[in-house]
Amino acid sequence: YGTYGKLNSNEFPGDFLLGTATASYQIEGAWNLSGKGENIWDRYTHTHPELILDRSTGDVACDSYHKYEEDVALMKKMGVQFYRFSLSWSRILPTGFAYQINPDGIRYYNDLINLLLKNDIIPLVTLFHWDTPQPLEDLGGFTNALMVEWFEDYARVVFENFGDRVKLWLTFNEPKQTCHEGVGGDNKAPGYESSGIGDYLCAHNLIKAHARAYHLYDKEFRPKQNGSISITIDTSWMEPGTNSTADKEAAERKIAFNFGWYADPIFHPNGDYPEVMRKLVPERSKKEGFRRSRLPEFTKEEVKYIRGTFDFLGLNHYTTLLVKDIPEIPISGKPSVDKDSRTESWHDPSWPPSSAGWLKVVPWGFTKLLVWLKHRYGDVPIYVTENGFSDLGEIDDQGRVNYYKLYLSAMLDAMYEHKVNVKAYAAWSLVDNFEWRDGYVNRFGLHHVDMNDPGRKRTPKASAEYYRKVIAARKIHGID
Ligand code: GBH
Repeated sequence: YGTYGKLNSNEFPGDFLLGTATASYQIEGAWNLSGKGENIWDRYTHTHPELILDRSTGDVACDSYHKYEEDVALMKKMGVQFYRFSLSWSRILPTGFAYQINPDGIRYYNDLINLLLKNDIIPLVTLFHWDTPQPLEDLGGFTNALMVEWFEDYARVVFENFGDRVKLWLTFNEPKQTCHEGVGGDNKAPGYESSGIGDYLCAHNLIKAHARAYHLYDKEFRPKQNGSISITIDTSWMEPGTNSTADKEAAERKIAFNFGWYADPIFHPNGDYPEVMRKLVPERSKKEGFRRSRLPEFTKEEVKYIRGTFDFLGLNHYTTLLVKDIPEIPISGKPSVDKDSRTESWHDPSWPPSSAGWLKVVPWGFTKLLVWLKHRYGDVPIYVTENGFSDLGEIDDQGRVNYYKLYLSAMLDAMYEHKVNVKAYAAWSLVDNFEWRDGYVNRFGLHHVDMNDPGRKRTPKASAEYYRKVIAARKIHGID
């Protein structure tokens, strides 16, 4: 691994938080029980079963709506310090709008939060992990600029009800999946396939919605509640495919279009979209015959309003890509973000696989990414809110144990050798769960869940025991 992954730094700093993560649609089930409204993943899986690898749904999932006490007990056993979970907007506000609050939804999350606190597990709560209420999607979802206000109203209900006890917040999980894959493509709900137009519009509104919720918290809730709030953005590390200047620039361009798109307006000292996007998208739009850039513009006031709306940086990271430059993409057909970015990416065939085609084991990419984040955004505290490995659900999951060893070690390298300010790490995921388009085929859990058992029996895997030891020893080497 060159200078990376030297396995020299072993211990987690005293204030470092080790935890685990899940998301509402992936674990809760109870899709239409106790007053919950329909969301876009209910709609997507019910109307397009063929788009899910095993034609499954999240209707029951891990049934965590009924089995959250068991989930908390599993965490207690591992000794995790925090639990990152997401709220189902439609469970709290069945229509998406704040004029009808579902008391059972509030009760469920209150029970979960109280039980966590009783067990000394800090709740880290994500307001939105892709499950837009269907009635809001019917009005365009995040392509509708009013989503900024609807999200603010939802956030207010959330802070009012849970903010006395929840001190760590994330507005959005991975805007890229909502906007680029869900609106730009059809790999996620709602599947509008409007790349280069709809996804830019979606991201524009989503980023504003984040900023609005941040300011709401900052002005009205922080003075009393005293918590921290940010957003979680995901990216693979983008490694140049060759040493050529063109490929090095292409890798920078790719990470700008993949991560900077959502991160720069919030985390970059100058705010706004990455310069390279503000150059390339208008240029190509013009050549395509558009009368204006497909990338919406923030006003000066908006740039200022959005810039700095974070207390830490939430990062989800799994893998690495190689990137090469595409010098010229002919003007034809539909526009797309990929065409705008003029890059192509692939995996080195020598990288160790997982059960998912997109996830290769490349720990040095994690170190490089963390170092890159520090260079680009400064010395911001980083919370790694997801990192994990997929297999087919084996209990003796040595592939996952190995992944965690290597990736935790790569993270410690970034912290000790490169002085990157990483403060927290969440293993994805506590339990095997509904892996979106991959259904229950590719599994990420530290605990196996028997999806054929109506009781959804949970069984700890080797990785749960490994993580327990890491947390108990607060170091990664010499514990097994
Ligand atoms: C996270 O996304 C999600 O936040 C979480 O809900 C999910 O369970 C977890 O990862 C594991 O997947 O199939 O080639 O089109 C991680 C980022 C981006 C990775 C989309 C998979 C699909 C690639 N994901 N990507 S492909």
